[in-house]
This record gives sequence, structure tokens and C-alpha cells, in this order.
Amino acid sequence: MMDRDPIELRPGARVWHGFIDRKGQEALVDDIRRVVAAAPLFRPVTARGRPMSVRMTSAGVYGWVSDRSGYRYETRHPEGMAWPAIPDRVLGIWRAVSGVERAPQCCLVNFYDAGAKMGLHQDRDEADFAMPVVSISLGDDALFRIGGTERGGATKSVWLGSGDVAVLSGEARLAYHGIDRIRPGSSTLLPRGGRINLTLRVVD
Ligand code: MD3
Ligand code: FE
Repeated sequence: MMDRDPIELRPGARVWHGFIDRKGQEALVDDIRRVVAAAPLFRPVTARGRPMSVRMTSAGVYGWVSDRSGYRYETRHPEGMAWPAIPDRVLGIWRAVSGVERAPQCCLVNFYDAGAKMGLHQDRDEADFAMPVVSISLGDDALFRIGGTERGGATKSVWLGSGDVAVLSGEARLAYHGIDRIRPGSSTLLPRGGRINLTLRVVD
């Protein structure tokens, strides 16, 4: 499975390129299809009412939602159902790279079509920043950007490809990060193209 050493973008921010082989990626896509069948993708709107370009859903005890009342973790999908369980294969990747004993409570599923992006932000809605964030990329390549813990500092960029796994921990746990753009058509994993990112977090 893990055929290379990770790249350390900054202390605590590590990327394993090619962590998951093609068969593993296909199995993950099947897992995510089942998650999306139980908890459909929706397009969150910001507190100011602006629709996000990324569509989302979640698995786990908590899911991440955003609407006119703001963003937060919730135990139910906006349509009212509980979130489906985090697939075992996804939990196995968390165990392999997270370095912590606790299990993730949220697997956020982000779907990026050709024009989607995510602005620079911090992940800080969680209670314990000693718990890392683990990210799994599937499908089209994405240009990921990471800065420091203050807005406006220097940033570094790296392309995340299908099967790459990244961990944000330690002093990078509160680093600003985002997705500038995807490279449409760069992967054959998803028949209709696009990118799926799974972001795993311990919430409470
Ligand atoms: C890169 N999602 O949902 S994954 C988010 O690709 C979010 O959809 C982005 O930021 C996405 O909040 C980025 C998060 C991530 C975590 C750790 C990393 C990316 C990383 C560590 C190193 C490099
Ligand atoms: Fe984030």
C-alpha cells in the first residue's frame, strides 16, 4: 500500500503520494457511492448565503454543514437522516497514518467538479487540536495550497493526485489551506470526472 516516504510540506504537514493503489481507489469510490446513496451530496451556502462551489456530504457520528445560521457539526444531514457509518476501508487508512488511538468521528466528503475550489481557511471547529486531520484524494488532480497559522503569510502549493493521502498535525494542524483549482480530465477514476476528497477528523 504505502510505497514511498511522505513529503513534509512544513513541520506536521505530510503528503504520501501514491498511498492507495488503483484497486484501492476503485473500492473507495464504491464505498463513497454507498455513502452518497444514503446521505446525498448537497451544496452548502455560507452564512452570507453564497453557495459553495464544492458539494458535500458526510459519514460518521458528525457531519459538517453550513447554511444561513453558520457552519457547524451536526448529527443529521440537512434532509434529516443520520449520517451513514464511516467505511471500514477509510478507517483503515486513518489507522495507518494518523498516529492516534482515537477513531475519526467525521468523514467529510467533498466533491469538486471542473470549476470548484475552496478558499484558504483553517479547520478549527474541532475540540482537540492534538487530533490530526487526514485527507484522501480521489479522481482529478487538485492544486493544494498551505500557509502558516496566520492569514497573509507565505504559502506553498502541491498537486494532490488520486490515491494521495495527507496528514495535518502538530504545528500544521491550524495552518491555513485550500484548493485553488482542479485539473479536469486528469484522472480516469470517476467516469464523469471530478475530484472527491475525504477529510477525516475527531470532533469532540
Ligand atoms: C494537504 N478540504 O474540507 S483536505 C476541508 O481537498 C478541506 O477538499 C480540502 O480543507 C480538500 O476542510 C483539503 C485537508 C488537508 C489536510 C491535511 C493536509 C490537506 C492537506 C496536509 C498536507 C497537505
Ligand atoms: Fe480544511
